Amino acid sequence: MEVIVPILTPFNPDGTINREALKTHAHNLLEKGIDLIFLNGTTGLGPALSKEEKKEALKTLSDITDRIIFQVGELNLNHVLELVKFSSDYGVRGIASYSPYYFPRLPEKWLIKYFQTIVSHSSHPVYLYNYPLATGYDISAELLSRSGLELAGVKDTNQDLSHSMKFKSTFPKMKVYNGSDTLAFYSLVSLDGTVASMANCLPTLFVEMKRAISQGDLRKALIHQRLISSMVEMARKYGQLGALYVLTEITQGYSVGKPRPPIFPLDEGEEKELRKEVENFLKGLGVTA
Ligand code: ELE
Repeated sequence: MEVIVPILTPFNPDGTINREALKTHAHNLLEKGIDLIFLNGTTGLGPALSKEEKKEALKTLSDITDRIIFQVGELNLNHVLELVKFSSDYGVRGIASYSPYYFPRLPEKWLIKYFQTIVSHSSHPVYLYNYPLATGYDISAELLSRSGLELAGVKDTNQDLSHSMKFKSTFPKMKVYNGSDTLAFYSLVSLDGTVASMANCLPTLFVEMKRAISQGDLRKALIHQRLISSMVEMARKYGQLGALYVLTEITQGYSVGKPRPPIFPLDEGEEKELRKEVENFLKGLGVTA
């Protein structure tokens, strides 16, 4: 049962990656009990990072840990293979990729060929990052079983937990995670774990929820899930990906810089409003985030 964080990418005002802030944040999350870091995911603004920035992020984190799943997805397969090759020099736990996106009506065989090419070039275990809402394609358990692909695992970002569980029943040996914060409790109970964006700002809540489940205290674990879901609702009012930078600074006590447009930082008034809302929320609960 694992709690994996799709780590946010701290940016400097000039839009470059703030490497020290990334290291500080990653170190803090691992110290607080997060099991693995999913690098260059959606929360990390992976699709908006160049391949060189993806490499820079891996070099940065590799200074402090190998508990990394390195996301390599790009819309240029040559760049993907360059990232796959680059990762072979690092002791990561695996690499992952979302499917090709934006282009409509791609034949299923092209999607399979994309992943087959990655698997055939990778020296690390390969994970599928399935996110139909974001990519427009559902690499489902059925498709995967038709493809003959041998994958180490799947991160299925899907509000339909049964869709994720179908991977588990079809491929019992494969690691299966769900990537939705609002389903984290159920992912920890019924899958191999959760990949949760809100673990950036609420690592202790996720770790405590996992501990409560392992101790059989499901009532306590569900209370943690309700707190997490409340924070997701707050964040979504402002744009979750941007709000997460403010939430992390509030709860973790250090700056993680700003997001990079087109994921815009919150404006002054929004930040003030969110800070007030969250501080009241946390004060009312007396919990450590
Ligand atoms: C989820 C996203 C979206 C987490 C990543 C993740 O950021 O790479 O349920 O759409 O809000 O994919 O946070 O989750 P939803 O794995």
